[in-house]
Amino acid sequence: MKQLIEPNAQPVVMGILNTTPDSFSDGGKFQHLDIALNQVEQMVSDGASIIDIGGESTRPGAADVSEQEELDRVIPLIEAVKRHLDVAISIDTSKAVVMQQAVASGADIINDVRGLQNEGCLQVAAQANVPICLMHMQGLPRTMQENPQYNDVVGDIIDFFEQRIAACLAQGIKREQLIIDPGFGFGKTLEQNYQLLANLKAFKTMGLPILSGTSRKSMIGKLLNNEVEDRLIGSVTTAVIAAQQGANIIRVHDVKETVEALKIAMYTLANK
Ligand code: YH5
Repeated sequence: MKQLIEPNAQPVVMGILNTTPDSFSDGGKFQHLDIALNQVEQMVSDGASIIDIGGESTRPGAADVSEQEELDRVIPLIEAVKRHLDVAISIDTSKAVVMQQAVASGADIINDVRGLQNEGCLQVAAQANVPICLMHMQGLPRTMQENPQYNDVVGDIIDFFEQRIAACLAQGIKREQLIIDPGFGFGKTLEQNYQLLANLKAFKTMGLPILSGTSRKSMIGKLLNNEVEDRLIGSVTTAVIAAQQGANIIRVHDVKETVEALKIAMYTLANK
């Protein structure tokens, strides 16, 4: 299988679709879908190559979402995007059933913040035969920021990927399907997040495409002492730092601004 994203390719932007949770009390399900579709259309015209759709909140401290609730949030959205637009969709989930139904509904990429460690995920991913992003997380969202510890944050995460890659290969998943992501903010201190960002290049030794997701995260807010709505400049800066070290997919909220910054950064690199 040809890799969708080659490790040496120019970076592409993955736009994050905000899936406002439940309660259609406002305008109902159709208005809800309409708002989401407009958002996707805007991200595509701003230069996003992939749209990331997720129904689970994995922010630090977030509570679990049931399987049915996650399905209700993401499946109609995937179907609607597929009907209206020609863009790759990634499904941000850690649940085997959600992965399966999402791919059956047209999702092109599985994006799992738990690296296919939940029951049934390896099997479903092997059957699905799509690219898979394996993200690293230490602990679980509810408690992961309490006391993250590593011997060597880069080395420990490379060890984790080696184990997960071996588990994938044993299940019949091809190495060419895999994408790795150090998981910024998922069980890492501020310093550990920046050690990862500063050394992102080290992950290139694995020969797999790298996804980097720092957009609007606390690692920006803590340094700049600002709230999510003021993290654009910080987010774009981290995107450029990641892309300059060979990150292949940059997961962001602010597509237009990131695409512009990456164009300048990549054109500069090309003229080295
Ligand atoms: C990721 O890094 N992140 S969901 C906290 C924030 C802002 C944003 C306000 N899914 C990743 O986006 N998938 C998420 O602070 C992801 N890599 C991959 N592959 C968390 C998120 C966020 C959390």
